[in-house]
Amino acid sequence: MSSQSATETKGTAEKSASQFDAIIVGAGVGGLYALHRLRGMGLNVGVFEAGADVGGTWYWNRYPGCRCDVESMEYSYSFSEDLQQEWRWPERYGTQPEILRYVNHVADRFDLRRDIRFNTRVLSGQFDETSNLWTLVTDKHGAVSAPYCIMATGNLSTPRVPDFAGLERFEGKWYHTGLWPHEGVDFSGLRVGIIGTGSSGVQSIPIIAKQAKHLHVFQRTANFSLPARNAPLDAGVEKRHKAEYAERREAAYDTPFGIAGFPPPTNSALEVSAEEREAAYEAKWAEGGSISFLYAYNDLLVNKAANDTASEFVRNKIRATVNDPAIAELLAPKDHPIGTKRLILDSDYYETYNRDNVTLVDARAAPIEEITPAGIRTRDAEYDFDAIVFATGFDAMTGALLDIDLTGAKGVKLADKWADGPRSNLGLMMAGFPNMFLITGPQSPSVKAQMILACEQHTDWIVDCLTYLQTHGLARIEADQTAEDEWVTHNNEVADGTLYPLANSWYMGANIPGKPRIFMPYVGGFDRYKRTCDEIAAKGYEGFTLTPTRLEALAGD
Ligand code: N01
Repeated sequence: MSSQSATETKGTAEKSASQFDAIIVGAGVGGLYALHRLRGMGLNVGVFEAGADVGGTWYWNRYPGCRCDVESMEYSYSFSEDLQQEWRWPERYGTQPEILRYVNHVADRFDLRRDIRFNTRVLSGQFDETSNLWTLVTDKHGAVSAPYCIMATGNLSTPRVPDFAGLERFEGKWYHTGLWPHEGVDFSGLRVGIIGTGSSGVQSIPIIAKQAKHLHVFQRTANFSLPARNAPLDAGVEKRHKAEYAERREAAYDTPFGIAGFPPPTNSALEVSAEEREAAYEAKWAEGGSISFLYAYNDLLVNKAANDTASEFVRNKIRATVNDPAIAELLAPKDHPIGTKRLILDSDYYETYNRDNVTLVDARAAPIEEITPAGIRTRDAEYDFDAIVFATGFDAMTGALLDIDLTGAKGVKLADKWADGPRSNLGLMMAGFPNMFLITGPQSPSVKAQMILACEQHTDWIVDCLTYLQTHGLARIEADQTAEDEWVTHNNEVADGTLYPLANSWYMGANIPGKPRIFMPYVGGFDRYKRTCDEIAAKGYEGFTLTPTRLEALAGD
């Protein structure tokens, strides 16, 4: 391909350790599949991974209670029928250790590790228009280059500790859920403070509460959470699912979330009686799972009045679960419609506030002002802790890419291009950044779909695209500015037709002070998105400029 064709490089015994046909950044679920597929094209691929092993999000997030909120029979690769038939998930929802074990199994089974350089962070990347090469500078392996660069850097991979004054003076130990020590943490007998009540906080709070002498939970915004109803995986469910695995995966591509088995609702929440609605929500509550709940009616994410009925149902469940009415009211979210922030699945979260050793602190009424040597000081009080847990989230969707100093064609910096929010065509490529592909980039369904299927869909599109370039004697592809602008506009219009922008969520960049407020994932549906991607490819990559060489591209400028 380009300067070195795939066929030339195939079978080459010794290659320079710094020159590849394609570079992949990240060895999480996206990067691993991309490696498998690109290798299958005969390419010499180099993967660079900051962690010491594979797994990405599942490598880093080892906090107690960490578990996927997509069911295990769904949250797995679909590309190998043998793999999906042989793997056995013990529970309805996979725990972090189980999922990491699975990812390691995949890495071994497909012999992926030999092309991955671990403990290596990519610091910068620059595209050279004359050689048509991306050169990435790493902290451990120097500069490496390739004509094609695939950024599998993850959507929730840049943990963020808020800029609290005094953290460096804290005399106890502190942890971020997304950077959890591998050896684990024993909170037995300790006074613990946890900041944050998103998915990471809600999953870890019940477990830490069981260990700690006392746990103070600092909640700034109450979040909606539903019972996961986790349980050992039913043998009958597994057998039925495996018998239909291939068909189910195929069907998943025709669903808005990339998960089959949830028939789209046809009724509005407002066209049925209050009793019927209550019974429907009750059944969903008993069943467990977020898609199922939000699929109770067809307008829960687009009509505020409809959503209010579901939001109030869950608030009433919280009121019925938590003994102290004042605490229940504080835990009952009122500032955003249910589902507009990631809907959390928990095991005994609200029940935990009935424990004597758990105190909820309203960090909205009295914000945290500083970390002291002894603990946390809010506007109203001081708390002493042996340990502080930051469940404070991530610089989502853009953080990992912006952490790399990327310079595209004509010297354009990604930081400048994205100064007012991310811009991409299909979340796959960016104008000004030729031959750089994103796996589940902003403005693709990514976090609003089953992530592994989303990674597979992106990778398959990229592999088809590289094959097309190869067979047509082309070396360079770049998103057109107009097509990108149109896609960003479409992305925003689709989001504006929903209730999502009403929440101060990380989807909106609202969790990071100063981050541009733009709705980042594509919520027009995974099915519609995939059809669009396929149509664009079928039209010879409409909205992208494909050129044989840089010189020809310049001649056409
Ligand atoms: O992070 P978050 P997360 N003072 O951003 C609070 C995925 N995930 O790691 O809402 C006080 O949701 C912040 O408060 P507020 C999943 O997609 C999946 O929990 O900004 N509080 C919020 O409560 C999820 O959505 C799984 O007011 C401060 C919390 O910290 C995503 O990752 C499990 C603060 C951050 O919540 C992120 O979840 C875990 C401050 N200065 C994660 N700054 C599953 O699959 C922040 N906060 C189940």
